[in-house]
Amino acid sequence: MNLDTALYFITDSTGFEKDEFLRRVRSALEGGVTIIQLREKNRTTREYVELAEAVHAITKEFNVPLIIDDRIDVMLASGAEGVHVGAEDMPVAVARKLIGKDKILGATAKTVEAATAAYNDGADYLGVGAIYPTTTKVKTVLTSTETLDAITKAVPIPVNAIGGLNSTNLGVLNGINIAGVCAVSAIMKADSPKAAAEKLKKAFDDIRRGA
Ligand code: TZP
Ligand code: MG
Repeated sequence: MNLDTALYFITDSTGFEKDEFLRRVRSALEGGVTIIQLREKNRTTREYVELAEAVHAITKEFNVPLIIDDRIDVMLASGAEGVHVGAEDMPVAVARKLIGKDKILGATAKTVEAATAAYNDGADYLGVGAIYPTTTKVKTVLTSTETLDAITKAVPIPVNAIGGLNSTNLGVLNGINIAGVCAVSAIMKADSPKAAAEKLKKAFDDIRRGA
């Protein structure tokens, strides 16, 4: 499976019934998201695995890789294609050792040093942010676009911007060699995740072309 992080949708099932959540995942896929991360903070392991299996059944229909936030065990149990680790999660080098070379490994980086270390330790792509303040529940601080730019120049792997991004505010990323944008709320909470994904994809294509 090719690693295309152009439109990276991170889910948040908070407040949604399971069926509605899965409908929204499918809708986002219909809108063209290229990779999905299942991010669950308040689930039992059993629930996390069951949800991962249900989401994976859908992502496979679209041939889109599923990444599991934080939990290597849930990734393995569900057959998902990869795992994403943050600064307080499994160290990147340990995660790589545990998952083997074929699974996708993503890491969060907020500095050039952290980005370089994550790359050297085996990360396949990086998420960098938050670019804007976010309403999604997360422990994060803002990362400047200067740092984002420096990170894209420091590592040869895909670098994605994250945090408060939507189809109307990507202009600050113009001229920065990011591989894609990550979004939670802009897609998850939209009336139509499909339409939101399409708009975000178009907005990213525009900045990628330097429009
Ligand atoms: N890491 C940095 S910001 C963020 C994460 C997981 C949340 C982004 O959510 P949103 O809703 O796209 O701002
Ligand atoms: Mg994490």
